[in-house]
Formats: sequence, structure tokens, C-alpha cells
Amino acid sequence: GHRGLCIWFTGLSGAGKSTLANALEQRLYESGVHTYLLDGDNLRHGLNAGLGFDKDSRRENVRRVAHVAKLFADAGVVVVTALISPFREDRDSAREIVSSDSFIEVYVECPVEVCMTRDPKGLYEKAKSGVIKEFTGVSSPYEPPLQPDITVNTSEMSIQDCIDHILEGVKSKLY
Ligand code: GGZ
Repeated sequence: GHRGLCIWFTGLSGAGKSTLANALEQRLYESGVHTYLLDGDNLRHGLNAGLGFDKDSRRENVRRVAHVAKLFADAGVVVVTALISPFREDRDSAREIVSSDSFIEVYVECPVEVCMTRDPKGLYEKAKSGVIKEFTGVSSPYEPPLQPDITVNTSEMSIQDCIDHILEGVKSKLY
């Protein structure tokens, strides 16, 4: 078997966190790794229903997901999380909650201009016109990691190359 881990994706809306997390899960599954995906956008319908996008709500969102991730990692699962998680301090707390040696921070880097061009859900357009308030990268801050375990730039690399790069780092920690 393998050990439990938390692979923590962070990055802007539209940077590709969910896409990469899904593709990574698929690849790990094919290697016989027991995985589980915690996606911020989905969790906000259940566990985190009622939380908004003000600073305190985002911090609470990240805190709860870190605790759930810890439970999965303790149970021997490779849990993949995909939340913007915009604040450095909260990601550092998540690392401590999960336990530092089981935590891999993956920075999904992408210039906000590129995310705005992708705008798959039209949210950046709404943020720029003020229909959505406190939108990350437009009217709410994003603090990039200073020392992420792994960085992938989705504006420069293919999804396949990003996944290969992430898998290299993950596999070195799995056994
Ligand atoms: C950022 C927002 C906002 C605001 C709605 N700011 O790209 P998406 O659409 O599908 O995923 C984003 C998701 C962000 O939720 P997280 O739980 O990951 O955020 S955080 O870690 O900061 O708590 C986005 C959508 O929700 N969304 N309003 N104002 N993203």
C-alpha cells in the first residue's frame, strides 16, 4: 500500500485547480492509489454552505477543509484539495493541521489576465462590473506561496506536463 497525503492546490479562479486536481486523481487512481477530491466550489454547497467570500469566511472555509483533509490523510487516503485558499497564513495553518510531512502545497500559477480571458463561468466579467464583490484577483487579494512544494504554470505548460511534474513530486512522498 501507500501512505496518506494531502495535495493542496492553491491559485486563482480559472487558473486550472479543478482541472488539474481531476486529472491528477485519475492518474493516481490508475496507479492503484486511493484518492479523494475535495473541491472548494462543490464543498460550498454542503459542508461549507453559508460561507461567503469575505476574509473570515474564506479563512473558515480553508480551516474546515484542512481538518477534513487531515481525517482522510490519517485514514491512508491521498486527498486532493482544490480551493483558492488566498491567504498564506491559512495555508500554513492547513499544513500544520494536516501535519507538515504529509502536506504538499501545489501552486497553480497563472496570470490574472489569462484567467480573465478564460473566464469559463463569466465570473471575472461580473467582478469587473461590480456585480460580484470581493472577487479574488479583482477586488480581493491573492497571496502567492513563497515556497510552494511544487509550482505549475498553466499559461505556459500543457495540462499533461503539469500533471507529470506534480506526479514526480507526489510519488517521491507516497511510500
Ligand atoms: C472567488 C468566487 C467568488 C469570489 C464565487 N471570489 O472558479 P470557480 O468559481 O468555479 O471556483 C471559485 C470558487 C472559489 O471558492 P473557494 O472555496 O475555492 O474560495 S476560497 O478558498 O477563497 O474560500 C469561483 C467561485 O467560488 N466564486 N464568488 N468572490 N471565487
